Amino acid sequence: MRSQVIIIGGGPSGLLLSQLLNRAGIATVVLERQSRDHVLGRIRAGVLEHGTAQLLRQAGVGARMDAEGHPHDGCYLAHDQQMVRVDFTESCGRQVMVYGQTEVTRDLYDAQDAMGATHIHGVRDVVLHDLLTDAPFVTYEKDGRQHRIDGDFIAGCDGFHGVSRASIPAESRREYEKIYPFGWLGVLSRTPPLMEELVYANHPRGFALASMRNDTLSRYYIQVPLSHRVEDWSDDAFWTELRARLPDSVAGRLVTGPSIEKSIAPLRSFVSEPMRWGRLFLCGDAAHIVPPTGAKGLNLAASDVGYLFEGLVAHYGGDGEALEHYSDRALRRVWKAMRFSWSVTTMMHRFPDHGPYEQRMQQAELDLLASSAAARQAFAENYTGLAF
Ligand code: RFL
Ligand code: PHB
Repeated sequence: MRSQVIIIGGGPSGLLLSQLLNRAGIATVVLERQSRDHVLGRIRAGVLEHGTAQLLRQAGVGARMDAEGHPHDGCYLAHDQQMVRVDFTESCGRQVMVYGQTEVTRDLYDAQDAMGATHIHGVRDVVLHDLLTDAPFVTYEKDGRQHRIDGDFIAGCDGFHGVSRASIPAESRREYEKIYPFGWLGVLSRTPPLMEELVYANHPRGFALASMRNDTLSRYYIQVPLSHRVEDWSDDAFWTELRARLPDSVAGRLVTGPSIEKSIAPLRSFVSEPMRWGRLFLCGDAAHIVPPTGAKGLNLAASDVGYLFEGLVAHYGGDGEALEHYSDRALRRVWKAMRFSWSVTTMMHRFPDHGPYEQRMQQAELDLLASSAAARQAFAENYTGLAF
């Protein structure tokens, strides 16, 4: 089998790249380890930057997002019983779109089906070959048989635990990592959201986030120590702890109900450089992970895909240099999102090694946001997404 671009991983990065390339007349094949239902069952991101929403429209998958998604003009940062509102529209003229990653993925699968794109699920033992030649290929096993696909390029969209990044020799990679000493316990519930906009709360008991998917579906998170296990948290214990971390002025509005999903995610910052190795290009979580506090993971995956798509279209249009700058362009944006995610994480969480000095720093930063339009503008520009 032969294709122009072989895409490893059928998560949001791989599907969006495949969708954009197919529409531009460039042939792709997507190799995904899991079943489609498994990919669609993962509850993850909820906030789309302005530029991500635009790219989805450009890919022809914006209609349901525009009809059913919720544009948000701002968010709240709560601390010491105060609620600071950052008005995105007033501060930087942009909004974000609240529309779940599950829905984005479903829209992409539907669009890919409609155009007859090739997706192969249930692949095992994917191996990337001859990446430094202009004839790379991929081998894999499916249903007990070995297969081979030849291509011009390979896009590594297989997430943090995939094979693509590991196919770059260790001596040619530089990795940067920061592990945070806590995780987020997340609950999805069929209850109306706390507020119309997201509330990020800094509280002496730990961070809390009140988010949502739509008018009847809420997503909440609380900071927990890494030693905690999901089984140890009953729904009641979760709601009690969440309520305790919200400002009194809004805690009374919290509507609770049975959890539909409950999971703990560790927080980590990670970047692997470069994002290109010969004919292999990494996109999304395969190359970098951010803590979820800035809502940047899915959005960085989208901007990587946007840069790679542009490069591939220019390459096939005859520009031999077009792909040379992919890694540098993508990494410049990745590091800025990394900085924002790290700074919001640091501002909003309780760290075991923080003392009164660090708490004063957090209060000063939150107070700066409350009192300075310039500080709110910088937050809003980063939150709604830097241009790409
Ligand atoms: P994914 O989604 O991990 O998809 C990779 C796909 O590759 C497959 N795969 C393989 N396929 C073939 N062969 C192999 N050897 C393979 N190894 C892996 C996997 O099965 C999978 O289907 O990476 P991708 O596409 O780069 O997308 C990244 C995003 O999923 C991720 O950044 C976001 O979910 C992060 N994230 C958030 N991002 C935001 O922008 N806004 C948010 O509000 C937000 N909230 C979150 C989040 C992530 C969370 N968790 C649990 C990680 C909240 C949470 C709780
Ligand atoms: C979510 O709704 O899952 C969500 C929203 C904002 C974040 C992280 C997660 O910063």
